[in-house]
Amino acid sequence: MDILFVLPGIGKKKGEKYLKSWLMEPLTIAVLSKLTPAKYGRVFLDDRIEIVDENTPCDAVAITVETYTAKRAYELAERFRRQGKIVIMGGYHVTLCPEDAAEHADVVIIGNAEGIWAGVLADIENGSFKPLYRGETAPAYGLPDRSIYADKMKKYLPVSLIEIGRGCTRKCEFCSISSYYGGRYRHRPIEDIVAEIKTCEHRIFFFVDDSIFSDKPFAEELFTEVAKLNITWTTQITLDIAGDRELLRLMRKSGCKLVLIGFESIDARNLRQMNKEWNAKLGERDELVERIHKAGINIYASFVFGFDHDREQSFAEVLRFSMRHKFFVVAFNHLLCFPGTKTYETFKSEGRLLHARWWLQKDYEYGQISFAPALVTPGELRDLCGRHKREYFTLRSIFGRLPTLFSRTKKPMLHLAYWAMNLLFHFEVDKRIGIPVGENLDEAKK
Ligand code: B12
Ligand code: SF4
Repeated sequence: MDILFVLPGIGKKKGEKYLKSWLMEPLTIAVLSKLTPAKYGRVFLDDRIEIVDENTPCDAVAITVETYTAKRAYELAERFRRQGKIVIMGGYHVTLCPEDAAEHADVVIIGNAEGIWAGVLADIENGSFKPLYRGETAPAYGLPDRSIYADKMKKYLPVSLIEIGRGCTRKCEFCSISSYYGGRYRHRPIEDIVAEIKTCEHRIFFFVDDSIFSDKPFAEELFTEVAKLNITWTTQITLDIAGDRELLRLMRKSGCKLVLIGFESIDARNLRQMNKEWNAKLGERDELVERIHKAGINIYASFVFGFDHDREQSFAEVLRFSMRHKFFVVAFNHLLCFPGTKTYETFKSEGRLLHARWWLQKDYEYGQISFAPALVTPGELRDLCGRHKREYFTLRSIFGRLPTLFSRTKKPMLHLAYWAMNLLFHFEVDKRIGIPVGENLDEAKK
C-alpha cells in the first residue's frame, strides 16, 4: 500500500510566490512518516511549493489540516476521493472540529498520531477502517523521518524545527494549544532531543514548543545538555521566565538568542477576558522585558488585537511599548476565533461571529476579520493591525532600532538575522493581507 502525505497551503496571490517567511520545513510530515511502518510506500507533496496532482499514484492520502488550511485541504480531498483514494485527515483543525473534516474525509483522526497511526493503516490495508480514530495526547518519540522531504530542503528556510514537548499548562481561552492539550504538557526524553539535534542539517534551531517552560526542572536539565552542542536556537515562551534569573542564564548559555513572547495585550482587562491575566500579575512588565534583554536574549513580541477593550488608542500604546523596548521584531495580529476554543464558543453565544464557519467562507482572505469587535469595526481592526505593523517595519524604524541592537549584541549572526527578519517583514507585511485562504484549485494549478 502506498501513502501520499499532503501539506496544504493557504493560497497565493495571483502571480506571487508563497510567503518566504512561512516556508519552514513541515515537521508534522516527518513525524508521520517516521510512524509509518516500513512496508508501506510513501510520497510527500507540499502544496506551498508544488502542484498537488490527484493522479499521483497512491492508495491513501494523509492530509494535515489547520484551520487556515481547512478549505484548501477539503478541495484537495474531494479531488482525491473522486479518483477513488481513501482520504485520512488529522491535525489541529480536525481535532478541534472533527465534524467539519468528516464531511470530506473517509477517516478522521482526533489527537496525536503516536500510538494509533500504524493501526489505522493496517485497518485501511484490510478494508476494515473506521470513520473516526482517537489518539491520546502524547509526546513525540524517536527521530522524525526528514528524508521524506530531503529533495525539497533547499526551498525551506535554513532552520531546523525540533519538538521538545507538546502542550502548555496555561489555559488561555483563545488558544488552540490549550484546547487540544487540555492544559497538559508532556516532553520527550532529553536523549532523543540531543540525538535529533545532532542529525539536523542546519545549525539554527526552532524548538516548536508553545511554552518551553511548562516543566521548569526539565527545562533546566535540557538547557544544560543543549549547551554542550554549540547551537543557536529560538523558541516560544511566556513572560514568567523572566522571574527566574538562573533559568534565563542557562537558556542563554545553551544558545538561545531569540524568544517569541505572546504578550497578546498590555491592557489588563483584555488579558482578563482571555484568561491570561497572570501575564499582567507577573510584576512590572517593563522590568521583566529588560531582564530578558539584559540576559542577552532578543524578543519577538507578539500581540493580538480585537479583544473587547481594544480601540484605536490601544494600537498606538502597543506600538510605543514596542518601540521603547526596541523588540527584535513584532507581530500585530488580529484575534482569530478558532473553533474548539472557549473564545469561539463565547463569541458564538454572543452572536458576534460574522460566519459560524468563517474558515470555509467563499473568498475569505488572510487578514479578514471574522467577528464583531466591541469598540472598532472589523474593517478598522484589519486596517489598524496593518498600519501599525507597517510602522514598526519602516526602514526608518529598522535603522532606528540598530544602535540598541549593537548595544545588546556584537554577534554578526544576530545582526544578519535582524536584517533578514526585519526586511522580510518589511516586504511581506502587505503581501500577507489579501491572500486567499483556500484558493480555487484551478487557480492554484496555473
Ligand atoms: C511551526 C509553526 C508554524 C510555521 C510553519 C507551519 C508549517 N505548517 O510548517 C509558521 C511560522 C509559518 C506558522 C504560521 C502560522 N501558524 Co503556526 N505553528 C507552528 C507550530 C509552532 C509548530 C507546528 C509543528 O511542526 N508541530 C509539530 C507536529 C509534529 O505536531 P502536529 O502538527 O500537531 O502533528 C501531530 C498531531 O496533530 C497529529 N496530526 C497532524 N496532522 C495529521 C495528519 C494525519 C493524517 C494524522 C493521522 C495525524 C496528524 O499527529 C502529529 C503527531 O502526533 C504550531 C504549534 C505546535 N506546537 O504544533 C503552530 C500552529 C500550528 N500555528 C498556528 C497558527 C494560527 C498559524 C498562523 C495562522 C499564524 C498567523 N496568525 O499568521 C500561520 C498560518 C500558516 C499556515 N498554516 O499556512 C496554530 C494553528 C491553530 C489551528 N486551529 O489551526 C498553531 C497550533 C499555534 C497555536 N498556538 O495555536 N506556524
Ligand atoms: S500560554 Fe501560550 S500556548 Fe499556553 S495556553 Fe496561553 S497562549 Fe496557549
